[in-house]
Amino acid sequence: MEDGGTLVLTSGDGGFLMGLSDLESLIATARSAIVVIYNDAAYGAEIHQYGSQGMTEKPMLIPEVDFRGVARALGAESAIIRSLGDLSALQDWIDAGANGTFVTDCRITSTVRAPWLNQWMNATRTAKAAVAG
Ligand SMILES: Cc1ncc(C[n+]2csc(CCOP(=O)(O)OP(=O)(O)O)c2C)c(N)n1
Ligand SMILES: [Mg+2]
Repeated sequence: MEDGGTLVLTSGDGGFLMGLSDLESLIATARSAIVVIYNDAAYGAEIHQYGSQGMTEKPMLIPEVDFRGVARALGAESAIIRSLGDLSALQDWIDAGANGTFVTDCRITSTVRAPWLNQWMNATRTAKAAVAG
């Protein structure tokens, strides 16, 4: 960023894979950037919305991608985050000046559904029922 700040980008693993080439552009251009990847090894939204209705989940699953490996290969610094303690690598990078791009490959659960998604799914169901009469 021009103003000396640090750019922060967050993404799911599936969405990040769809735009993977942009990581190379970010690394090439960003003075200071942190990428947070929520890696649940799935197109999780699809599982919660459609898998929960009985659709087969197989096409909604993604292998657990090693984004740390990908990021390092493209020239970024990176760490796999499984617990809060693993964030020390990011803290060290920030303390050293936050120069370049740091990718956090955050391994998260695929089974916990966000409350807002429950609310949205319930509202959608109610609206569809009202339209159907
Ligand atoms: C180009 C494109 N393809 C498909 C979709 C449908 N879609 C919406 S959310 C989602 C899952 C995204 O997975 P991920 O980025 O891993 O996020 P998660 O839901 O797992 O947190 C998909 C496939 C979309 N929004 N855009
Ligand atoms: Mg995902």
